Amino acid sequence: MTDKPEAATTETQSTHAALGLEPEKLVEMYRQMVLARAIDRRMWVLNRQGKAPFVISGQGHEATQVAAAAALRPGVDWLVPYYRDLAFCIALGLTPLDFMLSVYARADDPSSGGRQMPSHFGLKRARIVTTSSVVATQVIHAAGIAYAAKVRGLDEVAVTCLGEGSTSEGDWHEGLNFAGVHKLPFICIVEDNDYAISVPHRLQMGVDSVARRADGYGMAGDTVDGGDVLAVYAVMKRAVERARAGEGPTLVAAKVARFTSHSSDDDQRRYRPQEELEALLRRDPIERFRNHLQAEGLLGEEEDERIQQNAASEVDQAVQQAEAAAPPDPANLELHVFADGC
Ligand SMILES: Cc1ncc(C[n+]2csc(CCOP(=O)(O)OP(=O)(O)O)c2C)c(N)n1
Ligand SMILES: [Mg+2]
Repeated sequence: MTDKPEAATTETQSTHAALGLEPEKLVEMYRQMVLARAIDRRMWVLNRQGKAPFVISGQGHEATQVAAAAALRPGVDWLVPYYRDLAFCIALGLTPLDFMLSVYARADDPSSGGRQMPSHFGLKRARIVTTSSVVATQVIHAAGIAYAAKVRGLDEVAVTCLGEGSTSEGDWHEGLNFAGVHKLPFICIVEDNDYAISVPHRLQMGVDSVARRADGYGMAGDTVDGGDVLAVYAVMKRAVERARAGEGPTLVAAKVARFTSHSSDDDQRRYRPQEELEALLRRDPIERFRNHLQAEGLLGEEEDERIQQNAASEVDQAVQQAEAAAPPDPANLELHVFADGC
């Protein structure tokens, strides 16, 4: 590439080099973040246009998600995600069209054939397991998948994600306890964005980081700046190595920022102070990673521009195709709802 800025210092190069991340991989991770953000922003526009009745966002969580995905083997390891994991799923192989088919509730939506709400991700080919809207139930499913991998002697890791508020659910405790007892190849990432809808972290738990509870489950625990791609990757790399070596599970608390309201059904200006909302603007993980890559001489202005433009046109195309796609057949309405559904 001819448009790259000055080469990086030895010290910064050694950071990603020490982690085993090639420069091309870093730029690819940046591309995934940009694409996820472009898709996410568009779904809010579709919501305001009356085309998507409900949307829920991953804006502000992207660094944690693409870094975690980079530590996994797509199609081998398992992800049991939650509704903010768009960038995670993109990094594992979900396409903009796959996602837009779910936003429009079309028949070919790979998550559920248009039956689930958008952002209830599921993608068989990428081993992304579809989940319920009932928060924390996915933790038990992930523990079960990890248990099956252990019993069968398979070299597979199960990762699950949820918000910090959802750790108040009994399912979370049961899943983590089971994973700790059986030393499972299991990783739980808590994407701590300080809020559970309108309830702040300080009213949810008496500890600054939920990872402090790891010891009580007999597992490793890490708290990480979830806006720092390399820091999250380092933590996840260790957690995956631990899981593959049969050394048991890890609980990761990633401190992230929630840029949008909880969903399209609330307005965070009603419960978050203005200064706090303004401070969020300084915590954009994409801007931060872009600055980092540019400072290291790994991303030039032209390449960045290309990445942004490609993301925009991929999203345009996906929206057009999804809008034109067929809706589910009403005759299949009861499929997966009742045991004898057609
Ligand atoms: C068992 C259960 N209780 C309540 C809800 C309603 N609900 C959906 S998301 C949410 C907040 C979750 O907050 P958090 O776990 O911090 O995740 P975040 O949305 O902040 O990423 C609640 C209360 C639910 N879906 N399931
Ligand atoms: Mg939260």
